[in-house]
Formats: sequence, C-alpha cells, structure tokens
Amino acid sequence: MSEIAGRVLKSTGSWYTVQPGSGPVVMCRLPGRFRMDVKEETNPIAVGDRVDFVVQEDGSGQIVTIGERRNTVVRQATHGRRGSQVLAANVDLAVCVVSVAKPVYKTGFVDRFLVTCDANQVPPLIFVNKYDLARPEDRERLEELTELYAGLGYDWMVGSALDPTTLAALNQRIGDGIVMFMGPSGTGKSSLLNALAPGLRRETAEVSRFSNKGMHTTTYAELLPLPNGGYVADTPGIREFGLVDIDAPGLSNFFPEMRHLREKCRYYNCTHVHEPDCAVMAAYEAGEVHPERYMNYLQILESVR
Ligand SMILES: Nc1nc2c(ncn2[C@@H]2O[C@H](COP(=O)(O)OP(=O)(O)O)[C@@H](O)[C@H]2O)c(=O)[nH]1
Ligand SMILES: [Mg+2]
Ligand SMILES: [Zn+2]
Repeated sequence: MSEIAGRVLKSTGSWYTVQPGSGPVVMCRLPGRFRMDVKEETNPIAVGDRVDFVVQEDGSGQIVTIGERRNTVVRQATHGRRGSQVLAANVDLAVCVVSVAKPVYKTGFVDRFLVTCDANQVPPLIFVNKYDLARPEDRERLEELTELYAGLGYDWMVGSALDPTTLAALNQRIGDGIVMFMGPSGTGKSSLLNALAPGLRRETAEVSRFSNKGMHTTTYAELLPLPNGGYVADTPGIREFGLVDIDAPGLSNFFPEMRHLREKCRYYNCTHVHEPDCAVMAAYEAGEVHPERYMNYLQILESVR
C-alpha cells in the first residue's frame, strides 16, 4: 500500500480530516499505539500536523507517520486536567490583534505575546486594528510605537478590518502559510477572519465557545482555507498562549534590545532588577531601553518567577 502525505485540517478526537497534496480530503484514523507515545499533551495530532496515511478498503485512511513539528501553539490544560493541549502545529504566522480603541491596546499584552511567540518559535505579527477610530493623539502615539517595534525588528502593522488596503496587505503577508489570530476579545479577530476568507461565515468565537459550554469535549482548532492557498487556524476563544519553560534569568533573551547586553552584566544569571553592575539597567537609565518595554519586562518577570 502506498503512503500518501497530507496535512491535518481538522480533528474531532477519533477522526482526522487530512488534505493530501491534491484531490479531496480523506477522513483518517490514528492507530492506538500513537496515543501511548504522548505524555504531556492531551492530543497526539493537531491541525497543521504533517502526516502520512494509507487508504483502507472502506476508503478511509489510516495514519502511519506523524511528521516532526516545526513549532506548536499550546494551551495549558485548565480545570485540573493533566497536560497541555496543542492547538495547532507548524504555524507560519501568529497575528496578535489589538485595537486602537474599544478596547484600547496595552503594550504589556503585546510584549507578552512577542515573548511567547519567540519561545515557541512561531513568527509573530502585531496587527493594530481599528485605525479608523484613531484620534490625532492616538495617531501620534502609534507612530512612536511603530518606530519602536519596527526598530526592534518586529513585524508590525496598523490598519482596519474594514479597509481593503489593509486586507490586501495582510493577505500578502500570510501568503500560502498557516496563520493564527490571537488577542483580546473585541479587537476584530472574527471580522478579519470573515473579511480574509469571505464565504466561510464563521460564527464569532464567543458564540462557538458558548455552544461548547459544559461539554467535556475539547475544542480543537480547524484550518480554514484562504483564497491564496494558505489556511487560517480557527481557534475558538484563544487570547494568548501560555508562558511555558521560561526561567527568570532567561527571559531577557526574548527582548532583542536586552539580549546582547546580558553578557555585560556582572552576574550570569542577572534578572536586571536589583543586581549591581547590570548592563540592562544602565541601558535603561541611559534611555537606550524604552521605559515601557522595561516595565513590561518586569511584569512578565513577575509572572514567570
Ligand atoms: N471601527 C471599526 N470597528 C471594527 C473594526 N474591526 C472590527 N470592528 C468591530 O469591533 C467589534 C468586535 O469585532 P469582532 O471581530 O467580533 O472581535 P473579536 O472578539 O476579536 O472576534 C465588532 O463590532 C466589529 O464590527 C475596525 O477596523 N474598525
Ligand atoms: Mg470573535
Ligand atoms: Zn542585568
């Protein structure tokens, strides 16, 4: 039997919808032995996974290999459940959707997102939505922030889900990759999703989450096709992914403006808060590390301790 390579678009727990290189999707099952290998994660296969399968007599597929993952977006299990849940694998772009107003963005959220993306090897894009609502003073501050974040090497976009120019730019940035939208509620994720992939007509995350309320089935993501050959991972209700495996002294590795200063600190495990001869604090005092970034660093540090 010949093996066919494909990508997992959807998982319902026992069946996986797999898209081969060409042709229609195949519903596949996973032999039980794969589940034994999984220790910390609750699901052995996530959307975005590359798999090989063989076609059975009844036309269904049996998965024989799970490809190595380039990255994962993980949600820590809640409510006393064991392990973490992989929401999606092999994500090409994680978009942090924040908005100019209603609700107004916080750079603390943005910085946390950038750290977790970096720690999980997921390429990030910050998208500041609802630019149409910006007042002159908002525009000024956004210009300053755009300069700050672009200067640090981050992918940073400002626009509106209602603006075709913004949508075209986003579509181009996504290309044929797997994109995932995250961010606080009300910032425009569903609007963007619907505008980028018209015809999919997804309900809002809030509604999907409600309809799953009280059920013990886990809500897995689903990959929805985009017009340019890419996919958007529809992940009901995800704001951000958890800060995993970052220790306090390692945190500054995820701040590009601090990373190169670390070796100049007196202590190798300096956390840049109170230690003597700290190069990061010296840079902050000299105005070379933006005060807001340093404050956000301190806040994230608190949460990883
Ligand atoms: N003015 C303006 N409103 C927007 C924009 N994008 C989304 N909205 C509105 O913001 C509200 C929340 O959007 P929604 O997509 O449901 O946010 P989600 O919670 O992130 O999925 C809705 O009323 C949208 O119509 C935008 O670019 N400009
Ligand atoms: Mg929504
Ligand atoms: Zn230091």
